[in-house]
Amino acid sequence: MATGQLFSRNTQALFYNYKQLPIQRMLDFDFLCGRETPSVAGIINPGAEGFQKLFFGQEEIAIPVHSSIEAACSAHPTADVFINFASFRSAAASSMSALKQPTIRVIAIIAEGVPESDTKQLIAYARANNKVVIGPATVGGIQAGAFKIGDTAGTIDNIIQCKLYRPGCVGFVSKSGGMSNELYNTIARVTDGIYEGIAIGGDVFPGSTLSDHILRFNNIPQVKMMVVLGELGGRDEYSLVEALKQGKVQKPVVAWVSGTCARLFKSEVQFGHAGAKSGGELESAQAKNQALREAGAVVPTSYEAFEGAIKETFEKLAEEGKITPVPEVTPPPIPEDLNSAIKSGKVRAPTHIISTISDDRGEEPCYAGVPMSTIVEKGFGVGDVISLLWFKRSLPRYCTQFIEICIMLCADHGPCVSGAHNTIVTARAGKDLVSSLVSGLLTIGPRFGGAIDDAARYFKDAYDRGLSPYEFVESMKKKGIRVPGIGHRIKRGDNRDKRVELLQQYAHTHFPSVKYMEYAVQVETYTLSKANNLVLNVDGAIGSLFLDLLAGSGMFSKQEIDEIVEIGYLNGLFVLARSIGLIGHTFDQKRLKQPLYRHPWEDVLYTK
Ligand code: Q5B
Repeated sequence: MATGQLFSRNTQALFYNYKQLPIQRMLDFDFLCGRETPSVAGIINPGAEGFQKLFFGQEEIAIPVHSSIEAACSAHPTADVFINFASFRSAAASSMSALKQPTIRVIAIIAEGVPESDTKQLIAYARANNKVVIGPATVGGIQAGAFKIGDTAGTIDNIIQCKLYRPGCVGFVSKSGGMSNELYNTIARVTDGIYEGIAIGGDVFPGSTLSDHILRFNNIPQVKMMVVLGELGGRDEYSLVEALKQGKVQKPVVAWVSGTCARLFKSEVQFGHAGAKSGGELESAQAKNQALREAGAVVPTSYEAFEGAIKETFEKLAEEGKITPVPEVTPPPIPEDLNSAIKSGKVRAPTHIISTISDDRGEEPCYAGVPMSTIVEKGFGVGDVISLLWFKRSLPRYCTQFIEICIMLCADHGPCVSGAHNTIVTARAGKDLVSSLVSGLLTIGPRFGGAIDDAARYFKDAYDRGLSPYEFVESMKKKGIRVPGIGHRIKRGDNRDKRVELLQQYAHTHFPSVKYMEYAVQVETYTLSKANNLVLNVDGAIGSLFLDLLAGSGMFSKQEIDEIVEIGYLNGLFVLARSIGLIGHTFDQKRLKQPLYRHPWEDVLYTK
């Protein structure tokens, strides 16, 4: 790299803190410039490792993510620029760590508000070790056609408009990042464009100064003229004045110090930057402009005349034959991101998922169109939420209360049932909550708790076809199918399931009709005549009563009822309810610090 040159087309950076947009913008710039290698070699995301997928042109590339600055530097020894997107709280410490890495040569610190004492230490360390700091409080900088720091120069459209995808002959340095965009535009309009542009940042103590960069530009043969945009406050511009006076700068410098309007205010004015404060006379824009003019810089009489001064200086150099015309190139088009193309209506893309029950895109999530705040304000319960998310409608209170009663009654049935047993064994094997819960849930099926849907299907079919309980049960027997919803391991004709009674009582009081439940009771009367354990169980009670809810509430069409029964919504009630108990059993075992379960030999029949 030539003396003074900070970057080249091969420069690679390490990017501190994962910020998708500025990294993607750097890679898009690379592609625009025809770089062969991406300018971001690695990302440092403290505490995280792996890869981040980003686009390099049309291709997706995986950029390595490192958990520490040291790891990143040793993995990418040729990446010599450190772009620090840390917050103002951690920017100084991370910058100092980076400066201490032998591979790092240039650091850009983006954060605003870094304590001045910390910045001074960074500056001292960088100077002593021959390293360059750009910032803090900077957008960064750019070498046209070669390398760009983060968000410098804004969008791709702006970069193309400012012709930053290929080098011109102007070295530009400013304090302000925002104004540097403005000047990239101006310079592109009236010259052959930027060779390199740096925003040193608006802090009182910038890591590198206006004159540091001007002196550097002076040594870069491709830079033929320099443009400086200073601002009121501080004395940075005077070191440039000194350099000009001492003849250290041989190329033309066009300069303007903004903030001349400060004199219109009666009191001291603080502009946007920490350093842009109208202090004493020497720090005024007028005094600095005058000093620069006297030292030999081309200084216009107003900001409006700045563009004209740049133009004249460039044209003079061209006339003198000091500028080699830059061959125009057409940059390749950057593929537009699908999201922005969709937003602007340029393309349409098929979706891959349809969802009709909830939406989290607005200000607040909605369940079937009902906003969360309404759910809370109106005192909705779990039954109402189930009614919205499963049935996509607000059911009457007696229905949602019935759902809640089902959930409460089925939440648990002791430690001996299949589900709880599995959960207990799993928890005692040291497994986590989800594994313990799921191992219990997996037992729910045709014999245990998962007979509600089949009970509803068979009772509905038999009732709707007008089968007598005798015809129904016997036809099932002929097919070799146990009647779902009938039978229990513990409950008997003379020891009925209290849960079934409670559900029946509720339905008798609140439901307009209980025809399916009454049919189920008739079936039970018949099965009890065969064996004392063939009671209507909790699955059969819920299955038949839910048919009554669907048919009697007037909220569902016949087709919708058929669909609900066909799809099988109702086992969901048992799954949901029993999850409560299974979670409780997991906590219980963990709380009791129960050891690994081993089934006793005495309880196993070993046979051949
Ligand atoms: N037989 C539940 O059987 C059970 C018959 C039948 C015709 C029937 C059985 C069954 C249908 C599925 C069902 C939900 C496996 C149950 C639940 C949640 C729970 C659990 C808890 C909780 C029990 C003896 C004789 C045999 C059989 C005949 C039995 N059921 N005939 N239709 N439905 N029901 N499940 O006691 O001639 O001797 O061969 O599959 O609705 O899971 O608390 O524990 O909250 O956790 O083992 O309440 O009924 O009877 O198999 O020895 O059979 O009766 O054909 O006749 P058992 P088995 P045969 S609620």
